[in-house]
Amino acid sequence: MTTTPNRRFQHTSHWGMFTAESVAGEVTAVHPHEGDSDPSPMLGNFAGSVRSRSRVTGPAVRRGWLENGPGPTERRGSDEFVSVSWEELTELLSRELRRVVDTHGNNAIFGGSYGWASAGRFHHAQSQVHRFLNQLGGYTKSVHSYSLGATGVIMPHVVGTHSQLFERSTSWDVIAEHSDLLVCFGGVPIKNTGVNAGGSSDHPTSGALNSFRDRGGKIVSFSPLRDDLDGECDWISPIPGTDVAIMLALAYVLASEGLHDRAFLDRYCVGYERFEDYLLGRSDGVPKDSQWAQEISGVPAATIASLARRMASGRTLVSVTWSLQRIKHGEQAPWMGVTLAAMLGQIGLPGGGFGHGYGSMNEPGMAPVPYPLPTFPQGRNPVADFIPVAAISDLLLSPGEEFDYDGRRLTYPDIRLVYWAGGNPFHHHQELSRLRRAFARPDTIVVHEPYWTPMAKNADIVVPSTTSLERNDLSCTRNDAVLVAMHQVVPPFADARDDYETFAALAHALGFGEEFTEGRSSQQWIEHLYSQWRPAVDADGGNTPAFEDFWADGHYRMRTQDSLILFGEFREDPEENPLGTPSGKIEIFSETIESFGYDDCQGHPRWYEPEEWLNGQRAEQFPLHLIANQPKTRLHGQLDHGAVSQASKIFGREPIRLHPAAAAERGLVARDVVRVFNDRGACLAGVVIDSGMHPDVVQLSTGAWYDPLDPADPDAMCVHGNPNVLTPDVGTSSLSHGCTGQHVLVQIEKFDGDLPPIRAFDPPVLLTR
Ligand SMILES: Nc1nc2c(c(=O)[nH]1)N[C@H]1C(S)=C(S)[C@@H](COP(=O)(O)OP(=O)(O)OC[C@H]3O[C@@H](n4cnc5c(=O)[nH]c(N)nc54)[C@H](O)[C@@H]3O)O[C@H]1N2
Ligand SMILES: Nc1nc2c(c(=O)[nH]1)N[C@H]1C(S)=C(S)[C@@H](COP(=O)(O)OP(=O)(O)OC[C@H]3O[C@@H](n4cnc5c(=O)[nH]c(N)nc54)[C@H](O)[C@@H]3O)O[C@H]1N2
Ligand SMILES: [Mo]
Repeated sequence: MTTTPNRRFQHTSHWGMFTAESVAGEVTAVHPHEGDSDPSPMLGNFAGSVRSRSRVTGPAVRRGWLENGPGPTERRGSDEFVSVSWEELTELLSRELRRVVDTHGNNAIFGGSYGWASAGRFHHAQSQVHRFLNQLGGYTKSVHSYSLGATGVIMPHVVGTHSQLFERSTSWDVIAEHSDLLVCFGGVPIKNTGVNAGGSSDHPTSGALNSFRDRGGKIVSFSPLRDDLDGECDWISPIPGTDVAIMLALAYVLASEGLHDRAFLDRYCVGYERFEDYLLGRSDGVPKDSQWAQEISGVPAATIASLARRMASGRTLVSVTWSLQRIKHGEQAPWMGVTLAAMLGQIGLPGGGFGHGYGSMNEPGMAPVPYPLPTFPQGRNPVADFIPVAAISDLLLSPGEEFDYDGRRLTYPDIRLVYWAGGNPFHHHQELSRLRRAFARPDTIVVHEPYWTPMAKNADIVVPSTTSLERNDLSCTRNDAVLVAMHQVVPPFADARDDYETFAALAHALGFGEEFTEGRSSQQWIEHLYSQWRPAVDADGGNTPAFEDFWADGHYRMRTQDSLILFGEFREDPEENPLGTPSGKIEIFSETIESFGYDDCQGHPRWYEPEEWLNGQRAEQFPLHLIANQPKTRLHGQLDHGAVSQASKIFGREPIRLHPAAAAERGLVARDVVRVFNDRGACLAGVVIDSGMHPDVVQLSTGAWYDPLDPADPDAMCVHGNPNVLTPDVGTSSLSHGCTGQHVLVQIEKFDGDLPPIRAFDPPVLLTR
């Protein structure tokens, strides 16, 4: 036998650029991009993923749906599936879409389809499904993200934007050169910086923190977990959810000791006085001093007071991770973070001010490209109905009911058909027992998926998608210099099709095929997106190559806007470059928000007591605070069957970290399997013991595929370790209704029964006719 050297195919993913080797339709090895200074270990999940036993091999329809037709049912999630041909699938699905539109109207389709899908500008599942549904006449959509549900609504009121906080954040090189002190609420978790929507050619965070330290820079990390900050720092571990109280006390010290920058507050902000009345206790009789914050957070008053003075004595960046707004009252942490930075008077100065998302994703701190990116046009949605994204269960369970959102009173439409491509609500949504009851309500649930995820198993019509490895595409992202040619690594698996091909066939069956495809094949679309994008780049002096040359080369390096300082132009000239707020300034007090009259989000940042916290009543019953953060070993639920993710599991269960004291109190040792529970549900997980955490905190990442012991029972225990069987399905506040999945109180006990098998990665029973 002769061996030929494997060809390597260039590709990219949300967790970085790489080249892949393949044999017989399977990826066998993945090599990080040479230019990447700190590649993500998650690349190790790819090998063996294409022909995984969890792949959807061909179109499948739930048996009950096929036999009884569309309608509400509790059998979703436990029924068998029947294999159908592509012709039959196209016929059934186009007929059902037509029925729903004709009988109930387009707003009866929920097509929000939230989720991360895969990298690539053309085969982007959400763009594909939204273009298709728009051309069908529209759909009820969702707004904002699970990532930034609270920030997305509050920050435009406070600083006139939310996206610029990341896209035009102060760059890492500026921080490394100019900052003296980083005060990081939520740390700067390196595990998260592996990821960027659309992929990255480099991962600079670790390197930047090292250069910053080499220059003498110091870091204070507020976090329940020591490893949210790699390397040297002052680690302070408050009671989770109390950061706003700590920030208020820091502000109190600044105000009461005259360390706040009055000139900055006068020139660049509105409403400081109203806020100060609250801060000093003039309006409510409660001074928000260090002693007050100590009682709430457990952080010694002296620590807070000395930190405040330290912050005022040099160039200080206040950094708030996104996790802090993915909790009840999540609007307050970014609002208060900006307020604290404003009091220090360093917003818009090199290395000072505010940062939101350092360590949440790779993007913050990276330089943006100055021109638009190649984009597959989604068209216009004629339907006005929408929900804040994390209100999916409310939407399905409460048709016709009114709800508050950002100063408006809206109504949930009556949804008959749910269409998902590129997301996994059984990964992302909270209180899964409630989600299952919500998913029993519509007539039909359609899911495009490469894998038999729990979402696919809970659908009626399952459409087998290719993964990005099975097709060509273009990739780039706002804060990365490299446009990547994603070369197909392997042929499409089994009977899987690109989402584009599926939608093209459906559009033809429904009479708008030409409009959907514009007569282009996918390769022609990729070339078209490239040529549409070129002129702006060339006008900027870019000298882009012809498509063929770009494709053969594999990448093109774009110009970036380097060394940015967040709100630098605003600081230089606030009259010429006002913020997009009503006053043009930073709104420490917002008349707009005050005018909404919400009692859970008032006119200036405040401390509100949450329900899921260690000092509250619920903690008497459920005394451990579970942090459901992003997993180190994968992106969300993607490739949970991959080698890196699997290597972390304990007897196949997701690891849960406990402090030695919490473990000892419960007679637990490392590698025990435990039942984690509260009054919403329970899951199994495998014990890891770690002294680098708050003693009353446990940590169980999201992403283990939901695996109910009895698939017919919506309240069944998840045997695999998905924390969303425990988390509350409540919004951050009436203002934004953001996701609050990061925090939940639980109790833990040793699981002594026989270990149930993990069936999460098994396909369902699939009948053939
Ligand atoms: N408790 C708790 N819950 C959380 C969070 C938390 O902090 N705590 N964080 C939240 C956050 S920030 C987020 S962003 C969400 C993430 O939630 P999701 O984005 O929904 O999670 P993913 O697992 O990335 O889901 C993407 C799905 O797309 C599929 N896919 C990949 N490529 C393709 C394709 O080409 N076509 C199609 N049709 N499908 C494809 C993948 O197989 C995968 O199942 O989770 C949220 N949930
Ligand atoms: N490896 C990996 N990286 C990812 C993702 C992934 O799935 N895997 N997902 C990506 C996505 S979509 C997003 S939106 C971002 C999310 O970015 P984040 O939301 O910032 O990420 P998390 O890991 O959920 O939380 C960061 C840290 O905040 C800490 N924390 C939690 N609660 C508190 C608190 O009350 N106070 C303080 N001070 N700290 C607290 C936790 O210890 C946690 O490790 O991550 C991205 N990066
Ligand atoms: Mo996210």
